[in-house]
Amino acid sequence: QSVQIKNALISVYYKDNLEPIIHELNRLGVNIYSTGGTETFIRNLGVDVIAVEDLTSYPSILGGRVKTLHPKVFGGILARRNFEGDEQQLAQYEIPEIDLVIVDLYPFEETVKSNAEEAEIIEKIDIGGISLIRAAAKNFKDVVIVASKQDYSELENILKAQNGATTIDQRRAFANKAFNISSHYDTAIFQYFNQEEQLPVFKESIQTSQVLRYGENPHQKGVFYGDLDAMFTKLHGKELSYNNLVDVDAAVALIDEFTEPTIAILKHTNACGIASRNFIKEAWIDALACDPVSAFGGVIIANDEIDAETATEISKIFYEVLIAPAFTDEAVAILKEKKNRIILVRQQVLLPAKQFKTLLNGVIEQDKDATIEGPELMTAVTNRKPTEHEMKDLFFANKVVKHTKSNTIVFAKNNQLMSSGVGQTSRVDSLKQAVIKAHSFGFDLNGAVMASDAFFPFPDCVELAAEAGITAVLQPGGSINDKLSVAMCDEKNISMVTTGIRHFKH
Ligand code: 93A
Repeated sequence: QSVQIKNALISVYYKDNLEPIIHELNRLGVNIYSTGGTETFIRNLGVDVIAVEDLTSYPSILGGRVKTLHPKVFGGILARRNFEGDEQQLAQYEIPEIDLVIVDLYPFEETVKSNAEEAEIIEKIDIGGISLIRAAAKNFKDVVIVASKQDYSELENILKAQNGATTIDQRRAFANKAFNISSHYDTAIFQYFNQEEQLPVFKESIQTSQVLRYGENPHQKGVFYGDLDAMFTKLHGKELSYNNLVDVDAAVALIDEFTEPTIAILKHTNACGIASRNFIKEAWIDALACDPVSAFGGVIIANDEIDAETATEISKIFYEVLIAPAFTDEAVAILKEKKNRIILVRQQVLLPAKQFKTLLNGVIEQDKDATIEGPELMTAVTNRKPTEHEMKDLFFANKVVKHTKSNTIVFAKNNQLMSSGVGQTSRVDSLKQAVIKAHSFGFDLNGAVMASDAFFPFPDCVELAAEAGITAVLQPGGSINDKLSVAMCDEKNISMVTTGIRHFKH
């Protein structure tokens, strides 16, 4: 089922990388149909191109909102080849078969990120382009769809190698990528609207509620407004308490930072153990090793399936809640042997992007802290630069610091939390607490890294850290005394990176 490309429709927002493919299509004698800006671009390359308006005998209207949305375009894409009724109708309405569609959608996400006005964002919701993608992908039996500039060169190579023809497998693979792009695009739009309208969403969740045994303490009443059954499937144990819910919320937010197999143990919303490993059982062993004392009665969360071996290990300690995306049947049987433990299977639910809290005589709302800095935002500011290994550990430590109560200092090594100092009223106290804790559990801090949720007001923190064996430090930077901390790092020959992003959690 090799299909020779005779007619192509090209409508791209960004025109970069397009040139080679245009020349190749031209060489193959393919007729190119195109929309306004793309048409001009192709014409300027000295290649013949037919305006979509000439195909449809209809102008682009409503400021471009309707330019390809026409049966002469979609008929040519959706028609089934060698399919009696379809071929007849194409002939009847003089519709050319379009065998290749290339689209680069309006940059919706990019426009949202640039903090544009709402009207501009709405205008960047591509309607015609997304329809072209979906139509061409639906008809992959006969049509090639390229919906990303990343794939132009792949198409070019295929066309060159196969002299303008494509195979069914190739067309199906392109359709697969195209639906990934269209679903991602629509999700981004949904998320934008969902963010804009948090309060109504919040009101909706109030429709479902659950009376809790009590609030933070037994003399306080408590209610949860929302649908817990949508979030978790309970396999075992009693109802979640108010404090469990608070910890579970923190656990979910923390674990979502990690992609490799990871387990975290939380107490009072802070991680008292977390490790990322190749296998979930190893992650558990190393998460527990961090602070086996605090782990007692904690909330445990994993981002990978819990198997029997891991379940056996976890069952050795007392915990309140265990959450994972899946459990093997054997694991469930092992875990259920212990009473009074809540076991939850996490379902994939889109969580609100905003947070609310009552305060004084009102409510405060804020965006959730959704940012996590990648290596590209980390600037080494000291003479000694962090090694690749230290960079990985800094990245890990920063994820933990983001979800730990301020003021906080986190020590990590080999993708494992060594210790943290949490919720202290001075940063240096957090640091001292972290050093004492690490030593009390037998950790050697030599070569470990340190992350701080906010800048260092004085050089004392890095001085003490260096003396404890820390070799790399991460902090947002921005203190008027940054220079002093950097100078101290240089004096101690340790490295420091700044991120520019603070992660207070009060
Ligand atoms: O406003 S639209 O949703 N209406 C349409 O009918 C339509 N057809 C293609 N946007 C439409 N497009 C988009 O125009 C494409 O997805 C592409 O991003 C852009 C290319 O326009 P031009 O060729 O004029 O630069």
